[in-house]
Amino acid sequence: MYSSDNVGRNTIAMVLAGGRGERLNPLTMRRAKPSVSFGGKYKIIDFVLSNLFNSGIKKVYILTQYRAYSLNKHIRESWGKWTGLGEFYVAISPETSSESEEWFKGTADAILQYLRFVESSDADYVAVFGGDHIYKMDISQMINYHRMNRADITIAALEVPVEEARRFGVFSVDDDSRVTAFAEKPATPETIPGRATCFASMGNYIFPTKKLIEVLLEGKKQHEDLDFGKHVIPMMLEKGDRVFAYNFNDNQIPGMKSEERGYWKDVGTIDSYYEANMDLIHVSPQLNLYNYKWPILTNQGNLPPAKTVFDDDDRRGQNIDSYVCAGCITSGGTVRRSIIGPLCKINSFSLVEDSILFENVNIGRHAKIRKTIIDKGVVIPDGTIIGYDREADLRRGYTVTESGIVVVPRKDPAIK
Ligand code: ADQ
Ligand code: ADP
Repeated sequence: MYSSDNVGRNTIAMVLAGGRGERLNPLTMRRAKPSVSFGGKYKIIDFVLSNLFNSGIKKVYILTQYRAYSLNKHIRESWGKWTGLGEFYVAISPETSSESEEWFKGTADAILQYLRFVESSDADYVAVFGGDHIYKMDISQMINYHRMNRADITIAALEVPVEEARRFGVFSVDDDSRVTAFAEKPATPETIPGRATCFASMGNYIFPTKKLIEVLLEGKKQHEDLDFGKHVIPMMLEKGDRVFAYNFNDNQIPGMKSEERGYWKDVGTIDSYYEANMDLIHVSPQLNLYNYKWPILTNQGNLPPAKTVFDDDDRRGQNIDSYVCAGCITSGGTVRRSIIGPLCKINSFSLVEDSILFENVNIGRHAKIRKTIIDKGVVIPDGTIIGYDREADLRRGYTVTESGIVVVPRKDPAIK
């Protein structure tokens, strides 16, 4: 077996972190989807970066594009400190690239534009991973599987209900898990024989370095907007390349509980993003952040602990069934089933329930907040009620989903 040390030395990773994440608006109006806050103290990209880091892969290029400021800042401030000698994380962004003014046109095109990093590396394998999913995965197991199969590409896969499959790359496999057919976001997805589920691509791939270079250069001749799902995988299948699926359900991380097996969330919409956050605070969470054998890394700076205080009116500040991050003060207010980001203040007589607060949100006295996501730095005035009256929330310019989740956007200094 290949140990994770060898995997680390022999693999470089390219993380695709340029996605707009339009369906997460207004949270992605000023930041890329991988840079959206998650679980109070993390950003979405911390999950894939932690998976790579914990799997021993420490040479990682992060390909940014859309609204990369927040992401670049986060990578620099948080991930700089996890890097050791000779190992590094680099955020590369066409916004700041002097060599190319051209924006990436597709996921494979993004790698092509930085092919020199791949060509100059002496790694045997390249892991091309998406930057916007919530999951824990030991990637070295996928690389071992890839080696055993002598595959030309291995695609991480999971079973999804057929109704959800239209959002994904869907494929069929033979008895050896070799992919026999692939369709990107098909209107009528092929189900697994005898089941109501389909094999879906997680958008994570392992390639032998030489093969990746070969297929990208070849693909470029045919498609200007070269994309893995739309072009590269179908092209490889047509050529008879060895395309394999790696079943994510087979992945084991140290200290994993059975309910965590196969947990992977796309968080592509406000509703799925909200649910994935709420998944964290259940008594037996499907995603357990308290497993120190597979830490999810980030950085929250040098903040003081979260504090609850009796206020002057003798009201008890309380946090119940919630995540409350460092630097928060719950003073006479009540927080229930919520995720409270760093540096928030929950004032007297206020009630925050089933909600997600980003960093530095201030909840005024007597405010009542329910099923609401509040972006960074928002000040909620005294007495405000959000999440109880859909029409009133819409009138105030908030986003309200079909299922009734409200999003209060960050205040834009351009709009007075
Ligand atoms: P999508 O998620 O729809 O499907 P895409 O929007 O291309 O694919 O995004 C893939 C990843 O690349 C995301 O992490 C995104 O942030 C990033 N990205 C997109 N364009 C980029 C660019 N030009 N530069 C840098 N990063 C970019 C893909 C696969 C499907 C698979 C799903 C799983 O094509 O087959 O099922 O992912 O979510
Ligand atoms: P994040 O909120 O993701 O932690 P930042 O605070 O660094 O990230 O900012 C994200 C984006 O929001 C950047 O593009 C920045 O220019 C923009 N921005 C910063 N301050 C404000 C503000 N007060 N209102 C709206 N946008 C802002």
